[in-house]
Amino acid sequence: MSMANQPMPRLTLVSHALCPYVQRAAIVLAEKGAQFDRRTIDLANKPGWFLAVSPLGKTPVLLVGEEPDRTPVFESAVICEYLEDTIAPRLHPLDALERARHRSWMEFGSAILNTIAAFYNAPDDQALEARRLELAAKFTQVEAMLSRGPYFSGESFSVVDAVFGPVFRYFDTFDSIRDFTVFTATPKVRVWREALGQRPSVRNAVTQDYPEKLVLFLKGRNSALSGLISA
Ligand SMILES: N[C@@H](CCC(=O)N[C@@H](CS)C(=O)NCC(=O)O)C(=O)O
Repeated sequence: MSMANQPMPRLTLVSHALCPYVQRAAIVLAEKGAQFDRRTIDLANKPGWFLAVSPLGKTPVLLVGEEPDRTPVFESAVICEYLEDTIAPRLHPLDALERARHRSWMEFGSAILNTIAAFYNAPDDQALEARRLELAAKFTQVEAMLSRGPYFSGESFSVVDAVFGPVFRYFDTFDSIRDFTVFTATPKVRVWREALGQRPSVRNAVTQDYPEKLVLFLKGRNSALSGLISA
């Protein structure tokens, strides 16, 4: 339901099958019980209509309203804020400082996504190991932020959880390639990962063939990790 008790405009999430930033928007929409359509594009072959609504040429874009009054909202964090502003229930904390802390850790989640990309693109074993250690170090920083769980701030699911669901999803596939022991020293993160892996909004943010699609994508990187998959 909209915050102002008005009917929600039509929402279309322009998506890419593997994009973790799309997933965070899809999770927030699902947590709010919002109706939305999904339009999936191929980022390797961006259609003209997509470039017209995506100034940075990136997914996600949330199209709000109907043509000709449709407004494209781009950047996942901005999309999440728009959804927070317009659709109940609120997922961010009410306290301003606590909300700022959540937004800070959302940024940290994006930094982890960059390290994940560096990990799966690492050209050789040495670089792969350096990135693995960097990931483990980043999750040690996250560990220090977690309290009683199971979610980032306890019992209630918040937008930070929507950011980390897609982060942890990568490790389901990485684990099937080799035990990279990224979470050995972070028991609270392990509990959080488990809880997010069971959350319906997180599970349903991707299609069933996501794992196969991710493996195909990783194989195609021509990286050290691609070599481990083929071996
Ligand atoms: N800061 C952006 C990042 C989005 C992003 O990097 N999307 C990737 C796919 S996961 C993309 O569209 N890449 C295509 C490109 O850069 O050409 C956000 O939070 O929405």
